Amino acid sequence: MSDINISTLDNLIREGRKFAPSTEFAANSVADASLYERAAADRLGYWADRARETLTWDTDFTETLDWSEAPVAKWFVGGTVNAAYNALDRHVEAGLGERVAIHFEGAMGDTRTYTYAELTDEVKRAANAFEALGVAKGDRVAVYLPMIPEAVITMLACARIGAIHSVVFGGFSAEALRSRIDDAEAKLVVTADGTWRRGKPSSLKPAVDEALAEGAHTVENVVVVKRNGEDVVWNDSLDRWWDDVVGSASADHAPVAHDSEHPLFVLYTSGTTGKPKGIVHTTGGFLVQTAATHKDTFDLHPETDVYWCTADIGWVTGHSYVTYAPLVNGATQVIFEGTPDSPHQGRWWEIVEKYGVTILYTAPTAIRTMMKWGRDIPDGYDLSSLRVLGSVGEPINPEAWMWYREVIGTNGGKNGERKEHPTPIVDTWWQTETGAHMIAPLPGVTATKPGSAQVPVPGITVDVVDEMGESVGNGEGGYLVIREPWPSMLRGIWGDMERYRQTYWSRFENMYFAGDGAKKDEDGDIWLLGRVDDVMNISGHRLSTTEIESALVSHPLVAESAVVGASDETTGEAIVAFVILRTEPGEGIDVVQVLRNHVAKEIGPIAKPRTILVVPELPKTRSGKIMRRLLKDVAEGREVGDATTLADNTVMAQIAESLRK
Ligand code: 6R9
Repeated sequence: MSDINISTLDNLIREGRKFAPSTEFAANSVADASLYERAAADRLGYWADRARETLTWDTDFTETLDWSEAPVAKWFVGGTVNAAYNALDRHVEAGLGERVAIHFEGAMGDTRTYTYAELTDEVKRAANAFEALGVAKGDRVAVYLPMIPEAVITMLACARIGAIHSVVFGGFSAEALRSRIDDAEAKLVVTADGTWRRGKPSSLKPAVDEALAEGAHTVENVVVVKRNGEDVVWNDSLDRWWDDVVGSASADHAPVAHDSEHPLFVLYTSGTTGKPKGIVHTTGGFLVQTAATHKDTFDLHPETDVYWCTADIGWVTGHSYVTYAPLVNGATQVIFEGTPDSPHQGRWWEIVEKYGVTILYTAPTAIRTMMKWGRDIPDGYDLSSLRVLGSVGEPINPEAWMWYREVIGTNGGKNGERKEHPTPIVDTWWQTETGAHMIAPLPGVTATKPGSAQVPVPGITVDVVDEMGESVGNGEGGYLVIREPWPSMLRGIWGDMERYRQTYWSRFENMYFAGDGAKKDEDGDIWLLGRVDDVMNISGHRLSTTEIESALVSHPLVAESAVVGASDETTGEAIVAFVILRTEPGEGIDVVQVLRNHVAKEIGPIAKPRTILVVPELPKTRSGKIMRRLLKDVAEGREVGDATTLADNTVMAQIAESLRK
């Protein structure tokens, strides 16, 4: 376990606090300990029950799980279901049409409210519009949008007609967008003129134009939402305004039921090689597990709760816990387009106060940023409506967990009032690949521990194993695995089933290899310790070292590069790149600036290295493997570890020398 940071592990072992739910919370919570018992007694029966309870099926399924073609699972076999109908129409039919589905808060302060009835109409219009543009069941639709209601509407419209959406995060570059469009062979792109970032217009459409400028592609139409009103270049043969095509479409659209295993979406995520993987999710199982966990983990009471997940739809959290689960559960949610510090650092808390948010789901990196800004900011708002706080995306350190609980979860008003019972914190471990929560406490049941996701959710079998695939004992660390198939598991990698097998199912026999290190404490609770592969986690966003290395070496100045994730107080990890130059840069050229911009262009601004160090050599083993461990020592300012297996043992000294200059 050389990649696991031992000091983190020691710290965690010393963390001994435990917080049981209040009697009042436990008494009113939707989930109780019987869920674990039901699931343990009959795992498949449990999931069959949850499937029938969370969704309205057009045709009931005949078999809960078919694992005969492992590692490709079929869940709820024979069942047919429509995702959009479950997220929308059925609530309207049940008389909940007037309930607010989305409170939208725009970056510049504009707002919109959609009731379930209104959102249903919009999705029907979009479905008609996309069909009129020739999109049919099974076609792929690339979505490159800011966090605006049209993003959710587009995804649900695709689901309604059985088209497969592929959302590309708006912070990714034209190049990254093009490679995803090509890989999925998208027929339609839905985008916007742009959005705002910290009060300034930030464009999206030009990246689509650039992505489609050269070479043959599969895109037939680009639908453009008018959002920030900036001028756009118009290509008559491809571009259509959203308002023209969706605005004029009929709001009558009958949903057709799709097979439970019909693909719902593809979402690209970084792996250990340069090429992102198109993770494929299907309909029935994905909806069942996201909806069930959304209800249990957050103790959702849809009649009264106001839920806010701060994730962008460009990531899986925005898919599972913004677009799908909350709407399938008939919840009221907040969607926010902007950034937490614009126009001021209290913006989030202002939103919580304004809408009376009761459940907040965010990432440790955001919590740590707020910690840095100081508690005076949240203390100035009334956050008493909050009753469950969630965390996702990366390990949450006990300090951030405690701050979340003490400062946010105990706020009882803007005049310093404190709650008697702080709100429970739920740390949720899962991945793009798992589709839904896998390890998380139940807020009304679990006595929570600061920094631990703790227990598998009911019906999920997680384990920590050693190199040989044997379960480790309590108090020991190893690799996180999942022992049994689960409803919302990925069904493969788009166009590359062999890579699916290789990546997840070849490390240990009959177990899913998650790529994370973990430890079981003395109670058997699970603590996540970060990735054990070449995937970095920057502010909760996955990026691969190889992907950034390829971007760097694609620049004419760079001969070779090695990238490591160095621990960073705010972002969890930060990207540090070591580069060997091919030639001396010309007079007045700022290599670091040039290369940072180049990476932003190749992948996106989120992939810009924090630090670029120009070095004469890279440390390699005799078989030519870069020893990232040693570079990580340098990047984190530590004494360099054991370098005896290097092919050339003077390399580290050369690097140290060059950095002194
Ligand atoms: C949902 C999401 C997945 C990777 C995962 C792990 C890290 C996510 C975590 C966590 C510790 C948590 N991760 N949640 N680590 N505690 N609660 O983030 O998906 O973008 O695919 O990232 O994120 O390393 O393997 P994704």
